[in-house]
Amino acid sequence: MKRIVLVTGATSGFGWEIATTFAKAGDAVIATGRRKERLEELKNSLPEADIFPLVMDVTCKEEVAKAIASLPVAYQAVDILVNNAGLALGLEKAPEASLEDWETMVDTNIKGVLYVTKAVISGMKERKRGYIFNIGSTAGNWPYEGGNVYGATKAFIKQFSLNLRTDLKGTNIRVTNIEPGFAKTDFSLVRFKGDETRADSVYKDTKPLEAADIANVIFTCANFPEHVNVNFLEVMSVRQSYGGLVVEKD
Ligand code: NDP
Ligand code: 8X3
Repeated sequence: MKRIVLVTGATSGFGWEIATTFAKAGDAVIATGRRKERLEELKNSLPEADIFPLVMDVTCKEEVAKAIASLPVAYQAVDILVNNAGLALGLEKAPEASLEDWETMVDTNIKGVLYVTKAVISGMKERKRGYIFNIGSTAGNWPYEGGNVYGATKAFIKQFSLNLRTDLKGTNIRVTNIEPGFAKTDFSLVRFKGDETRADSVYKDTKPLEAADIANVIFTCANFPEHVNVNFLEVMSVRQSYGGLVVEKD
């Protein structure tokens, strides 16, 4: 059966691949993001597919509510929401980090997820059907230097996902927090504010996850029988592992 899938941040990286994967499988995809021309590019890349581009900035509560309320009837009954839009800004330690960057990460990674979730969750509850994927991160599970607020936003998303499951008891709505490790997308280019050399160095001489890996994981979860709920799923490249704790010595 054709599903209606709303993907935030579909203009790049994970979101682009998630939208593409569901669209290629015959689902209807509402592809959202701020960059209209990238949404058009996505739609034009799959002319046979059912893709509805919807420009919205997830940090703007009114814009999100208005955009989702404006969907044509055929796209209103969202079956699957993928809360993917998000970003890291900077890698400075807390004393040196920018307060504005911290605010943007909170507004996007936390408040943006809340605004979009609130706009679709009542409909899912009425229909007693739905699946919400939140994109967390290994950064929400494991601290690292300079991860301060970015990691904290992703820890919020993990707990929000678990609490959603609790609140949605009896509704048949599934919730999964997907927790990727480092993956080659525009993530580092955004984090390092357009510094391509620094961004490229993150992925050089190793094998990061690719956006398609995460899209496949999400598509697989979405195709499990409807009684199966994956609560959270941490996924890393085999070339990434745990670093341990640090001890200061005199
Ligand atoms: P990209 O930079 O490639 O994609 C980020 C997407 O988020 C873009 O489509 C962008 O769209 C969208 N976005 C950012 N801000 C806003 C906003 N205010 N309103 C609407 N959309 C917005 O990075 P990724 O694909 O890697 O990131 C996707 C998610 O995955 C993020 O939540 C990130 O934190 C998470 N993640 C990434 C990992 C990685 O290593 N790549 C690992 C773990 C998690 P536009 O600019 O057009 O608005
Ligand atoms: C992105 C992964 O390790 O760069 O969420 O924070 S990491």
